[in-house]
Amino acid sequence: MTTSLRAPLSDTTGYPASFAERYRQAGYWTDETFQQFLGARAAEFEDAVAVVGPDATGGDTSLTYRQLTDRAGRLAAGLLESGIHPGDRVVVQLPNIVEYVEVVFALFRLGALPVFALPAHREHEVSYFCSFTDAAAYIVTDRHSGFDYRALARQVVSSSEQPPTVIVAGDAQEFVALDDLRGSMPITVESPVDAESVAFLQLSGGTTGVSKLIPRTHADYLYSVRESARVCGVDEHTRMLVVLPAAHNFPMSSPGILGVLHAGGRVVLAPDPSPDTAFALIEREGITMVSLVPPLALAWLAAAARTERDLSSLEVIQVGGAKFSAEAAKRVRPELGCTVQQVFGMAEGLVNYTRLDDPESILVSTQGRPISPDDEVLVVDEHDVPVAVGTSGHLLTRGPYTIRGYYRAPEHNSTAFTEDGFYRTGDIVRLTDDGYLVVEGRAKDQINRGGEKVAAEEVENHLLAHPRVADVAVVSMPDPYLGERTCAFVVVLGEQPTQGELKKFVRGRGLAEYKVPDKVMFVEHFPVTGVGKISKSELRRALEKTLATP
Ligand code: AMP
Ligand code: DBH
Repeated sequence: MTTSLRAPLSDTTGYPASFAERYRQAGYWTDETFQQFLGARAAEFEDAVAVVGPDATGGDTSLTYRQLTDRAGRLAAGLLESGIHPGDRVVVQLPNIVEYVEVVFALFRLGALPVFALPAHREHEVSYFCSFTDAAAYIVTDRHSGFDYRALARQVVSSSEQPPTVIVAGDAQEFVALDDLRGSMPITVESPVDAESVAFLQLSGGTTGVSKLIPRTHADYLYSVRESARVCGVDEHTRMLVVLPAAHNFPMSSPGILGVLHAGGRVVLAPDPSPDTAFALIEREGITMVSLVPPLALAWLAAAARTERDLSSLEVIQVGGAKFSAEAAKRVRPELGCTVQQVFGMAEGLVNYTRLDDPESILVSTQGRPISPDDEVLVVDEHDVPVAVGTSGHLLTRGPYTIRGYYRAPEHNSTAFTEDGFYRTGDIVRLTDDGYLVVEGRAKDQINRGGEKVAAEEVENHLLAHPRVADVAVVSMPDPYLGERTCAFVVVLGEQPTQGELKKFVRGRGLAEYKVPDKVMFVEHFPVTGVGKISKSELRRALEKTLATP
């Protein structure tokens, strides 16, 4: 076999041997890998439909377990032939099309590691993912939602020292066409991967300058997928509609696409998340389950009142990514006719669910409880001392599917994790007497825009690059629809630019649109705390006052 030009992934996963042994002994970590996953399901579920959805050419495709496995195997052979090797990282940026599922499983089969970008990411983010992971390839679709990903690929290539091979689903122009890569024979796997090695890199919303990459292993992730599927009652009758971006950790694994394929159910990909599109698919496909972020859940509630579509097949609507209010949660059963399941998860690991048979009071007013008996959850004060049950504090966690460190980020890891390996989630929570978590707020410097996470510091750094910005502080402002939006407080240098100019400037730096500040406020100086730091809480209060005055 030819060897890769790219260095292997340098990081270890950081689980101490004693913990790894415990997780194996308990049966959480098994030998199963994502390399074998789909083949094993094809042997079991054969001609059952695995995936239905749009494809890159705009058609509608439906693939059985056998067909999907065959296509992924043939694509893996083609990817190998085109120079992508086991161990290589490949940045995948695809919308909800069937090729997404095919590509991910082809990479797994080959032993290459997907790096999951979101369709909303732009040059700044994608170039960083490619260079930071030394990616051998970058896989996109031609166009989606009015955006040309080939133009983005050109920018990424021209700014890279070691440009990745660009592979395009659909019209490839000068790049490699995905359709030309499928060989006539599936790959023969020569080097099986180790279940406790890194399977892929997932993204975190981030709190500092750049998004952190999250190394997840086959064993830890598959455990969370299996348990999630069990907790959520997923089986071969499940028909899951995927409306959130498929590569996001929630629709991927909680229980998501992987949980449904694990159990032999059917994944239906929605081309867009609008209630009109989704409701038509629910009726046509007999959808039983869907995962949403709070703003979408609210849009669905509003649309359900006037739809003529038959939504009676729906059994569960999962809501997560940001806090879903109890008031909204209460409306789900009467207005959508199904159970609401709150999901509080993170790409770093820990996932909490309300259980389907929980009493209404728990379903609507908590964010669930962990899936594993070995999920260690601590609620602590400023000094890492545990607080009494019922009191709010910082959530720390450690367990069989929570990472021990971000990819190549030693400095950040020394503060993001405790010495004992607990992940500092940055969330303020309280535990109920029954062991459920209620999310009360956030300590991390991040804005949660309806589930899309924006690191204040990242946006601040981009604004600071503007010649007339002397200083800047990005904070959240309350929003009835998204929960929060971003507001940038700016101290100017010389002549004041307009709001629009600053937004355009940030956009022009190749940042995902959801990170462009929603509002810009010009101030003379910032309020400071006792030690002289910018007081973001005071800025938020000032903002609330401004917004309250008409
Ligand atoms: P990330 O680390 O980027 O995967 O984002 C995970 C974060 O999203 C969590 O740490 C929370 O801040 C937030 N989050 C996810 N689900 C919920 C939820 N159900 N309620 C409140 N916050 C949530
Ligand atoms: O917000 C998230 O990252 C998230 C939410 C729900 C997540 O990663 C998950 C479930 O697995």
